Amino acid sequence: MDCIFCKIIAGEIPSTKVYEDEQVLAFRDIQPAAPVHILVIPKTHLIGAAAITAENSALVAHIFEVIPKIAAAEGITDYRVVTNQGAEAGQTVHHLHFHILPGRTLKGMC
Ligand code: DGP
Repeated sequence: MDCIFCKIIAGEIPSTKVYEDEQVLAFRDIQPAAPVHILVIPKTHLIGAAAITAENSALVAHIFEVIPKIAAAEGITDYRVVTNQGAEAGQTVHHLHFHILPGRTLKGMC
């Protein structure tokens, strides 16, 4: 599959990993919009938030359990979690991902 994030999961594209388990991978964004900018992705390919269903939402719940652990490990307590659904909303990689971003001022994020 021609998906950048699937290639990162497979180790075909290098990334700076900050967390990994059997369901989830988190790594630093290559174009950080803040001093800490982490992407959290499911290892299962879902195109975005629009693909979340009752059948796979436990995976999304797991991601939201993992996010506070990643934030704590990064030493941040105040942050936002952003997902862009669709090109018109700024989604450039069509594999579900959640941005972890501390701070108020975000270039082009929201
Ligand atoms: P979005 O615009 O919400 O689809 O965010 C996609 C993010 O993915 C964007 O902030 C840049 C990041 N990104 C794209 N390609 C790569 C890559 O190869 N490595 C890493 N670490 N991040 C990437």
